[in-house]
Amino acid sequence: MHRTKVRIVEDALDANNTIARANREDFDRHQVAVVNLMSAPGAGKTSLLERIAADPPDGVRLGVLEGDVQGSLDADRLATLHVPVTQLNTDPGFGGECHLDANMVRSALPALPLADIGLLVIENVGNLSSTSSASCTTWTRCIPACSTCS
Ligand SMILES: Nc1nc2c(ncn2[C@@H]2O[C@H](COP(=O)(O)OP(=O)(O)OP(=O)(O)O)[C@@H](O)[C@H]2O)c(=O)[nH]1
Ligand SMILES: [Mg+2]
Repeated sequence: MHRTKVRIVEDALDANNTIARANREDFDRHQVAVVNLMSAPGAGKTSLLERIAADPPDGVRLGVLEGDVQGSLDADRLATLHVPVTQLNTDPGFGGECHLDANMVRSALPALPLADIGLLVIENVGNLSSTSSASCTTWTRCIPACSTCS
């Protein structure tokens, strides 16, 4: 049997990681902690954020970057709780991707009031397989258990 060894010399997500590091530097400069909240659709990401926003821990200035393919239903839910929330849709401009990558997050940075935020939660698009493989490498990840599936 013929065998060929292929050496992987470059990370396929290298470009994304470079942008992710730039994002991280911007968040660090503003002293913003960032959590990448990801799960299957309907697992309770927005519900969890609603609970935190309604009764935030002392001193926590919550902000949300809300990822969806289309629409702003989740962002609208959180806006009623007076949380600074920025909508990021992947349909226009990003080909309807089912996860957020570093470049998409970078595009939303100008709209984020980072000076007013201490904890930024990025609600990733509801899709666990793609969100977990993609590239949000410099963020803390949080995967809520899917209570609705059990
Ligand atoms: N039983 C039960 N239902 C829940 C819980 N958390 C959320 N739900 C319900 O599950 C549904 C989806 O919740 P969301 O918070 O919108 O879920 P999501 O993960 O933000 O969904 P996408 O943004 O569409 O991916 C809603 O009808 C919630 O009321 C929970 O802990 N227990
Ligand atoms: Mg949601």
